[in-house]
Amino acid sequence: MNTVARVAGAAAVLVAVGALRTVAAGGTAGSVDDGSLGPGRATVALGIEHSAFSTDRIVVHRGTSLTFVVDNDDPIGHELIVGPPEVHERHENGTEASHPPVPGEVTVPALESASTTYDFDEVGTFEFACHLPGHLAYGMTGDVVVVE
Ligand SMILES: [Cu+2]
Repeated sequence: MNTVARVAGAAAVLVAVGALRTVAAGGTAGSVDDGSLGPGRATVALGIEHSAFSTDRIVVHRGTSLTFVVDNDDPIGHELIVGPPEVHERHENGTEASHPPVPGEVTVPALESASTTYDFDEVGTFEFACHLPGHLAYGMTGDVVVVE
């Protein structure tokens, strides 16, 4: 491996560690002073590997405009859909193959990254999921818990 490749590899490892920290900050229990994100603009790094999201729980404060940066390490495509139950119902039973720029809906091609931003303005639990055939049943789902 030449020097340039070594440096690039080291940078990739650092980015991965940073992403894990970001996810962990949003992934712990539901009290409001545990590193939950927001309010205001916030970003969460969400990895996908072996058809699994890197976390299944993200905690934000009401009034957070949350950007999901989704990094797909799989050789197959995935998607991220976030929103209230009717959104998930529509996607799980629908035929949309890819997603135009609707807030909270993004297609993530194989080995690529994509992002979408969703405003969490109500307290509650909002599911995120991949609704490609079979993926939700396989476990590609999690919750964004919105606290006051
Ligand atoms: Cu998927």
